[in-house]
Amino acid sequence: MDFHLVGGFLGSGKTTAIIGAARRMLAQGKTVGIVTNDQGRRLVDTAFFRSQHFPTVEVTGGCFCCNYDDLAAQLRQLRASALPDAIFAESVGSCADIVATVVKPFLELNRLDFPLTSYTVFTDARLLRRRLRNQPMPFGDDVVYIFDKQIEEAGLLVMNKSDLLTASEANELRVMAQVTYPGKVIHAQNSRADTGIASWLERIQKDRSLIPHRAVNIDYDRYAAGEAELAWLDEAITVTAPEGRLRTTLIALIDAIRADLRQSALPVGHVKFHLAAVGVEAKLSLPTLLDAIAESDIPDFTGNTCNVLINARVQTASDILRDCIKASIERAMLDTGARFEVVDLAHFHPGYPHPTHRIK
Ligand SMILES: Nc1nc2c(ncn2[C@@H]2O[C@H](COP(=O)(O)OP(=O)(O)O)[C@@H](O)[C@H]2O)c(=O)[nH]1
Ligand SMILES: [Mg+2]
Repeated sequence: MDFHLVGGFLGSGKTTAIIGAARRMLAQGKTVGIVTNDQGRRLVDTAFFRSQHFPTVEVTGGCFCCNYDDLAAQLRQLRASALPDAIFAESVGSCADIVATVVKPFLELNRLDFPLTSYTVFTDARLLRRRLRNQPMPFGDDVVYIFDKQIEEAGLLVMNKSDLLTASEANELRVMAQVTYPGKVIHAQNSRADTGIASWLERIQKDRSLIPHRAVNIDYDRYAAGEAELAWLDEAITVTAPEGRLRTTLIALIDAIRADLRQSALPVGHVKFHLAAVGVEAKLSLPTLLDAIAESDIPDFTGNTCNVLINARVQTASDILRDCIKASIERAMLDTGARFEVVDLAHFHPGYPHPTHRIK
């Protein structure tokens, strides 16, 4: 069985690449299992992978590094129950130091009877371009420290969303990245395209030399400060729209959250939505740069009730984030004549990371 570990910053495209690879392998007659991971407990990504019928387990309430034994237990359970040909494990986007705390323990502690096949770090090509051109980043310095450390420890770095750069920007970025990170294998990719996924999959299935073995030097106080500056909000609501107006209401809801976050100028890791109505499920995402969601990505919904799960990771105080999202929801409901009910709400800041193992 292959075991692929996928890391990289919030919204960099990990889930998109994993679902693309999983669908591709499924079409080849393979079985694929998935492990999701987050600081919170109600994960859009888990709901999404399960809606696509992939066996999915999760490590919640902290990163893989700090929950290594749970990760190992979930992997064993997934392997025993699904008998997969491959497992993809997606680490939480604010996690760094994965080589020392996950990769090396897997390689050296020999606690599982299957080896690690690959470790890929994803980065949003537009954010990396800003960083390498010394342009202002949309986060504070300690959060950018996490972004930097993730890239520094990569063996295989995917500059994802390369389709959002012009050809000359993409070329310039490739040159800058190779100069800044000598020795890394750097791969420009569009994870929404089959060709992008096919070449990534081929690479990670064949080339184990890309697994990094060198831990980075990392200042845990800065890393912890970066994590603590990010607010986490997980909110489940039920929306009931006037007859025939469910889709319009959901579009208004997402638009209101996007507009309010833009206006607040708060740095956004990402805001993700899982929408589940009768017979239809969809995952939608507002990434760091708050690109608009294409309305064509929002399916037609029948009925007038939808369960909406929101995962928001934003650099601010968590009660400010809660109030901001609450105000957006209320306005969208008022504008569309819909009603909503809060089913579950959690908002917090991740605690200090204490990895289970750390092998230098
Ligand atoms: N244009 C473009 N968008 C992408 C690409 N990969 C991911 N996205 C979008 O980026 C957003 C965040 O992706 P997701 O996979 O959820 O990121 P994650 O948080 O790293 O798992 C989603 O809206 C995706 O559709 C890509 O290669 N090109
Ligand atoms: Mg994800």
